[in-house]
Amino acid sequence: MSYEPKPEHKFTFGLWTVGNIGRDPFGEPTRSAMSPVQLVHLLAEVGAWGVNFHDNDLIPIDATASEREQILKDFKQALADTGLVVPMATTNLFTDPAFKDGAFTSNDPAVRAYALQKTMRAIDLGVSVGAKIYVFWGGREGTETDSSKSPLDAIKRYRDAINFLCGYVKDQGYDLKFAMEPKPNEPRSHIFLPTVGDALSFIATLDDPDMVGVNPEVAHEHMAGLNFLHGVAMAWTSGKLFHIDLNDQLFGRYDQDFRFGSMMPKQAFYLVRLLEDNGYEGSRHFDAHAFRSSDYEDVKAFARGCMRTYLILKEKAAQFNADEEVQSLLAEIHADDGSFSYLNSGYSKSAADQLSAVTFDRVALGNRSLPYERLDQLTIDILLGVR
Ligand code: DIG
Ligand code: MN
Ligand code: MN
Repeated sequence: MSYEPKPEHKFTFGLWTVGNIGRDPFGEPTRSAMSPVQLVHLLAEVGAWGVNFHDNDLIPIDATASEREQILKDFKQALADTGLVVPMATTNLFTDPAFKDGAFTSNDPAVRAYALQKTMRAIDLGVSVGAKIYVFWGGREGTETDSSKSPLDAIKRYRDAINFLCGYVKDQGYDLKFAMEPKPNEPRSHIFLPTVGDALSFIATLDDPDMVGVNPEVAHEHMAGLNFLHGVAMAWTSGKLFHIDLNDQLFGRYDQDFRFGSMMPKQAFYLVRLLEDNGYEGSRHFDAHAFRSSDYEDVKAFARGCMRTYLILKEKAAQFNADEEVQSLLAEIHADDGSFSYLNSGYSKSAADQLSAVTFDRVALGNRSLPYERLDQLTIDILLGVR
């Protein structure tokens, strides 16, 4: 099998990912900045299908109207020249000092209003180049001291903002859905909507919940010590997996945004298997960046590696599904003689009466053989390429 990316794989990167210049809290940039046009061509060179952006990745926050017009013209030309598409857009509501205490959840009503206006304009920009998904990562929506604001007020402000922006999208007639991106902390000490579960419960309280889904990120659930596969499954079964941020991350660290599959390939394998086995149709978006030590040739190797690893794991998932011993063990583990099929259609009086009459051999239930070590070793054999 070729591990070369193709458009049908729907691999995308943000301008801010391959455009990351290596600045970190303890060091100055190690790479010179590339323009959006240069980054589009770099992504085309490595084989990406699409490119995403925050408003200010493309249009500097202090750009004049004529600068904005030229930048947008050049960007659209680069898209035309390369064939790259723009599936997703988002707003930078975290870099400018105006948002130092949050954007939608800020204690200052003028900041909250500015954040709404900035987002409306950024939505217009994203839609103008074809975005169909709009991500909300509230990097500054949080606290260091909970003396500063009530979480009840903050969450209500967040809800009011998303409700307002859903109204704007409907009034504009845009074909656009929102995706909330959870993260537990960093840059704020505590960020609101910290996990997929919080985002899903928040969405359920909105005026237009059907317009809003989630954009889970590997690194962010791992930062909270959570199983990303299970978070994605929760979003999927809720019909809310509108987008996904792929990268990798060691548990209990700062947000590392490493190359996809580079730290926990086994967990990445399960994720790819879930997405591919269940027909996920969205972008495979790599919200990741190269090591600070990389030059741009290594940045390209980083981007190629994200896509290559995804395709290798996609092949491993097919191999796992086709492996006779694996399938035999799974059939044994999931055996069902239909004795309790009367429970499959939910509660009924007759089902409850029938169940009440059953005598269970509890000891036998506890003695059942479960060959999970054998199954897990087969998984390892497949992943290590010895099977
Ligand atoms: C960080 O994980 C966030 C920002 O980069 C952006 O707002 C979002 C888009 O995927 N991810
Ligand atoms: Mn991240
Ligand atoms: Mn992200």
